[in-house]
Amino acid sequence: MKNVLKIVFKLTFCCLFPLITIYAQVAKPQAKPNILIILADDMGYADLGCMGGDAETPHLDLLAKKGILFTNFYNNAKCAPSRASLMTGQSPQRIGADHKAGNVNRGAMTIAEALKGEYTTLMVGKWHIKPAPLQMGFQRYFGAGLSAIHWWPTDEKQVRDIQLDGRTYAEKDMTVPVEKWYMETEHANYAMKFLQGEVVNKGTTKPFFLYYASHLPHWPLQAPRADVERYLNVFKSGTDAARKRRYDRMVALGIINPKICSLSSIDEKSNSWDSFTTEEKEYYQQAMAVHTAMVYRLDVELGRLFDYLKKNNLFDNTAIFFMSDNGASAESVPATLPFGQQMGDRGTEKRINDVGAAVCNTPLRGHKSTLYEGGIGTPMIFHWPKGIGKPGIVSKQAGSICDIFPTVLDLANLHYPSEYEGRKLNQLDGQSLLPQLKKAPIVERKLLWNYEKFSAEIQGNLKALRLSPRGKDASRGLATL
Ligand SMILES: [Ca+2]
Repeated sequence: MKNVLKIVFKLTFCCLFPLITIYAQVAKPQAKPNILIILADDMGYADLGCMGGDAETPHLDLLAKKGILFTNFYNNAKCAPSRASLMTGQSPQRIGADHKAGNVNRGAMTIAEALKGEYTTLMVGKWHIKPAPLQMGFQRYFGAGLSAIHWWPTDEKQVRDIQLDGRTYAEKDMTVPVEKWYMETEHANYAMKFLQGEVVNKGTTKPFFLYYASHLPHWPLQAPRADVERYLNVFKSGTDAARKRRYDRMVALGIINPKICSLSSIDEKSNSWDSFTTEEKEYYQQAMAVHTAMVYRLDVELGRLFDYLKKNNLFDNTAIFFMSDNGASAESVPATLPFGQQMGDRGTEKRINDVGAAVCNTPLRGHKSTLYEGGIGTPMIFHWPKGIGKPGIVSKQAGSICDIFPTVLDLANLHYPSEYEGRKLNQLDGQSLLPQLKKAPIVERKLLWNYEKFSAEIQGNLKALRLSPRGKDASRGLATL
């Protein structure tokens, strides 16, 4: 077909039709559940322990084990479009949100605005849409709106991007000294500070909504040395071996069926492990160790938050959603070791490149910024002790990041209004997943995307992908179909 490559292929990693039926029993909770949405940034499909990854993620694994692990869940391939849809339940195109930081107040309301009044609304982390969180329904906010920050920034512009309740965050606001300061630790500390101040100390019966938008494991690769050292030996055998290892684990965990899902070949532009120089091998060994340490650190900090919720009797009636905003990133820098520094330290700016992204997204093709499965596929964990009677389900139900908003409305027993504060609201593009958390069978979905030169559609067990010859070339490092 002239100028258009249109490919229809069977989804190889798992079938969207009902391989199993969900029989999660949903008990009637006594009160509206608290809502906790956790968003990872650039996390690969196979990065979590419960998805076959190398990072130790016991807290998130336990959520999956005691909740529902959706393995056919989709985001919008990049930070801002995913966050816009997560917050509004609409496609980025419908509300005019672009891939940089589009406005979400055109014909839309955020989850925080929908819950405000009935819920205490709190946020920590990366916002990456406009207007600011405090203008879009949140009562408290800590975080960097745009930049991915881990160690205390060496760039003054990034320092100014860190906000606390509408003003610039300063050294006096730090919960740990600057030399030990790490953003994810501060995210967790501020999440707990907000909960302590707005919920626990007030003794309120009002439920809370906390949006926890991590920067991990987005580049630059920066993590505490002790965390990195846990994983340096893991990647000694190389990235090809790591992909095979993760694939085998996913088969053993029942996440993929080897009869319908083979390990896709690595991008032609990427080299096999054997073809790398000694320095490149050392680079990727270290880069993957830091990336894995960042996934581990995310789990550690979330574990502290979960412990806090348990200690304050808030955990069992908290509905938790966990997912990533896009697949692992192939945005590249030269594979050279940082001169005079150790990879992962403050000020270093390294990335896993397309070689590491192929490991993180095992067994899927593609990566962040593409509409291949590796760009838009994410595990989605739903956990709600008071609401789910039968834990440990791996669901093949297809779902979209647009579904979170209507699902939250259902959980809070709220209706979507036709207008809000003078804004006439568009229809929602997502649909509530609540029936699938109960006894409802898997339903066939039609999901649509458009991102830069890509368009994609999923219907049932078919996917169509179109690559437009126009527009910005976002296909660097792509696997070919
Ligand atoms: Ca991202």
